[in-house]
Amino acid sequence: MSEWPAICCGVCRICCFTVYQKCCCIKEPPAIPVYDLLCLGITNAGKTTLLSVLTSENIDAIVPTVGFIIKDIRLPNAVLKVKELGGAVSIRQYWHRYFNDVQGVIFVVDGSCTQDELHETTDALYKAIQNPELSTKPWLILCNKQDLEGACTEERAVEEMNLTEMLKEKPNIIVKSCSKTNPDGLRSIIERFGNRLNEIHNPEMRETFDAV
Ligand SMILES: Nc1nc2c(ncn2[C@@H]2O[C@H](COP(=O)(O)OP(=O)(O)OP(=O)(O)O)[C@@H](O)[C@H]2O)c(=O)[nH]1
Ligand SMILES: [Mg+2]
Repeated sequence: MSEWPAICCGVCRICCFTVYQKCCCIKEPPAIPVYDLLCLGITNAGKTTLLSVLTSENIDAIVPTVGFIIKDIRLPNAVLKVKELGGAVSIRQYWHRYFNDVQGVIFVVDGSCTQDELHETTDALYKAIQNPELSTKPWLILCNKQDLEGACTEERAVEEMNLTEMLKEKPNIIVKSCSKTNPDGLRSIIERFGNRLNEIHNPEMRETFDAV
């Protein structure tokens, strides 16, 4: 019986320490920010395919997008809610209706396209990037299909699409090469874009995540 006071005292001390830990030391993890993005590019560029790779979906039976589709890409420190707009000519004329309230744009270029298609791509890119709703937003331009022989590299895409000056003036535009056959490379590009979105839209996020 004589050990009861010691046991009670020990239990009390554990309870007090647990309450102290909960109140003072352990912070709730920060809420992960959600960004609304657009995914643009002419038909056959590979938009749905790349988004499906990023969401680990099957890419064997993808059909051209009619209207739009939305996919959520979960990253360690952000969720990207990506709205892909179909790239057919008949759909492109309505793209501008979706330009408001987005926080960034992923533009996909078919690295294996013909010269005519590259002109068409350049035209579609300029129309979107010069729109006041999108011109100041962060852009990620993906030069896709690098697995195909003779595919246009990101350097050549920059040159042929006359992007050199624009890239100097606008640090919010990033150009990267990718392919559906390199999911890890694609994911790391998207994660860096997620970090960029945090730096621009939620600068406090970086510190908070570092601290956790
Ligand atoms: N070799 C190769 N083929 C790809 C790659 N990415 C996409 N494709 C192929 O390109 C074709 C078109 O892909 P989609 O994802 O439907 O293209 P999209 O840009 O969504 O086209 P729309 O929805 O019509 O605007 C499909 O046959 C894909 O398999 C890639 O990295 N390498
Ligand atoms: Mg599509």
